[in-house]
Amino acid sequence: MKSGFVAIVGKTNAGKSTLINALVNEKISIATPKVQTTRDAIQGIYNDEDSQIIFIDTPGVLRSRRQLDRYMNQQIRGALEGVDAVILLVDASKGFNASEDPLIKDRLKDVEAPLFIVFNKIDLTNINLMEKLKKEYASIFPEAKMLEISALDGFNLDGLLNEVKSTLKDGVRYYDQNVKSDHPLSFLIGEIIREKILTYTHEEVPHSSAVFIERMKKVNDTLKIEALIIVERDTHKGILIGKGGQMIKKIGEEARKDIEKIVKTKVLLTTYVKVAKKWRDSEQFLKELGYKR
Ligand SMILES: Nc1nc2c(ncn2[C@@H]2O[C@H](COP(=O)(O)OP(=O)(O)OP(=O)(O)O)[C@@H](O)[C@H]2O)c(=O)[nH]1
Ligand SMILES: [Mg+2]
Repeated sequence: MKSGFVAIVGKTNAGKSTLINALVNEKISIATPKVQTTRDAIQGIYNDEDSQIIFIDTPGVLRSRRQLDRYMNQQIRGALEGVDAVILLVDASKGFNASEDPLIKDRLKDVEAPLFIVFNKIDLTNINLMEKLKKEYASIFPEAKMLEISALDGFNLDGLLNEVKSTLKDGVRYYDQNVKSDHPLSFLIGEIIREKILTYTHEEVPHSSAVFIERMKKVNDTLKIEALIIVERDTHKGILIGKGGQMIKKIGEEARKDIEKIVKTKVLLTTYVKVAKKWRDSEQFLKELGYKR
């Protein structure tokens, strides 16, 4: 029995959350085309007959400005502590200057666990770019194992799993076989609502939004959910609600459909939108929202 913890780190939009969902074979972390989608370290648990691998999805690395950014950077640092292997996920469709990457400069150099440089989105790249990227990474991390995948197409995920498994030591199952994530259902539900906000709104609105599940109750065959959405400005609230409430209705409907698929029961979702000025800069508020350490 092999088991261990594997952190997935990389720039925002590299496809980390898409990858963890594909590996675990269930949606446990939201993925969108927008940058800075993930805010928390989220464990996704892979099981087969003779192994258990706990993958840790992390926020895309960023330079710290706000308190929320600091929280996200702490989540990355925490995820790298004591892991058995690290996957640095690289968007292989993009040229990229390694010397500007804070993850490479400050974070990965102290990690002793085996490192995998995994080039994702190879469905979008070309041979020249791949060769260049590989050379660049090989010169920085000569010990690292390099692999090419497409998280979206599912290409070479078995190859990645086998490579990761071969570095793990004998161990125990940390989680029951039927558990897929370390986060509760209410967290995932809040994230799905945030995913719809990220999908349908633009510019600062998605990033100024946070979702708080205030109540969840099963009444007969219906799961009743009350969600509070916090934004930073009155103008953001206006955009989120939209003309005649059209936008919030769309977000609620799309979220409800996804949540129903997960909980396999009817869902009644009620949303409220409130303004909390500069919540991303407020330590107190971040704690209340669950962004705390
Ligand atoms: N073409 C292609 N797109 C991909 C692939 N993997 C992920 N994507 C897309 O890339 C975008 C970003 O994916 P995410 O999984 O949210 O990226 P992330 O690294 O988790 O981003 P953050 O949470 O912001 O750090 C989404 O639109 C995905 O559908 C891939 O292999 N091929
Ligand atoms: Mg993510």
